Amino acid sequence: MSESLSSLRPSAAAGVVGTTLREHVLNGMHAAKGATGEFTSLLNHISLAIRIINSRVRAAGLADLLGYTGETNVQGESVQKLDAFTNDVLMNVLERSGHCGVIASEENDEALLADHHGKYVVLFDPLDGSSNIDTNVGIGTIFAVLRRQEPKLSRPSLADALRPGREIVAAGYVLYGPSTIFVMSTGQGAHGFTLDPSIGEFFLSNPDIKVPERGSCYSINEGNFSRWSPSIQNWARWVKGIHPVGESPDDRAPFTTPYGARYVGSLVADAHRTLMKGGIFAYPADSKSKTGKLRLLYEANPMAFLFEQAGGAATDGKDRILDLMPTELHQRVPLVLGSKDDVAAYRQFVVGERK
Ligand code: AMP
Ligand code: P6P
Repeated sequence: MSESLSSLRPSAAAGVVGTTLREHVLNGMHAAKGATGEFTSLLNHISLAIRIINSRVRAAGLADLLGYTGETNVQGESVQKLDAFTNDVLMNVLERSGHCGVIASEENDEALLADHHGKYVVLFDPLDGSSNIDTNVGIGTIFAVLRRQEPKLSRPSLADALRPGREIVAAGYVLYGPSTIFVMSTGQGAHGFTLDPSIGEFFLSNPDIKVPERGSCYSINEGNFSRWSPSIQNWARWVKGIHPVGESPDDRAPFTTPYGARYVGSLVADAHRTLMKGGIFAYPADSKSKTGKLRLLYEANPMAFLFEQAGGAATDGKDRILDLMPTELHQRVPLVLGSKDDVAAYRQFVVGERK
């Protein structure tokens, strides 16, 4: 007769069931000397919000949640019904957690400053890529957690949020794709958890993710080519194996590069593929988006934190994203994510070391 799970040794039982997100977070708390449990509770609240969002994203097509609300957000973008819903869920759950002194969302003009001394700051993009919702393309949620400097002595303020990404204590994204995967880091590596929708539990599916040193995929919106700076245009030619302007292919041995092109147009989908497979994702500044399109605090910083935790790199083309000093809540930044070697090669074009 087969043994019941309860009679199996814990290690054997764990092998049968797998590690849940809750267990992973609890292990992190036990390893954090002096932890009070507030951070753990905050992460569990974030997990709850994500599971609520996931259930609604999956039903959006049937629950009249597609389409637009008719409003525009601080970014001047039309607000999708699902944008509004996911923003409301995250704001509500985080506020009720009692752990957040400051909560800021891409969807809200201003950061919410709590009337208590909450220890943490949470910055998020509730539903990135939402312009793709109606075409069923992968979309995602992105967040970063910072610890306020003097939570007991000072009132929450915007200054608590305008901190460099190197001060992040946790960051993650959720990709609502063929499956729902939650990639998260609290500074001890980047780990992927896949949702079992039948029981609403995340299970560790990608422990200790490592970005390959070099990849074979580049990801950029080539439709912007004419608006890029000459150095980015030179990189784009190189990555496609096209000789620099003015150099006739005749006087140069033909060269090929290992790169293939992939571009979804949804940051979480493009970033996740790059994290898992290596290569490079870039959204540079251009003549239209002079400081880039993506947001520093709740898109670039959390992604940069995760990529560095996975042994990859994240720059604005030249400088490390996590060292940038924010000045505004919704400021944009050029973003390059990927394998160390591929990001370094891109940088050589930006600084003029390669043409
Ligand atoms: P707390 O006292 O619960 O607010 O935690 C204090 C600090 O310890 C957090 O800001 C984290 O840097 C670390 N920490 C606490 N709990 C965890 C956890 N579950 N996983 C990883 N780090 C943690
Ligand atoms: P483009 C989606 O609208 C988004 O904010 C990111 O998710 C994505 O990486 C980027 O914009 C795509 O922008 O200009 O290539 O459509």
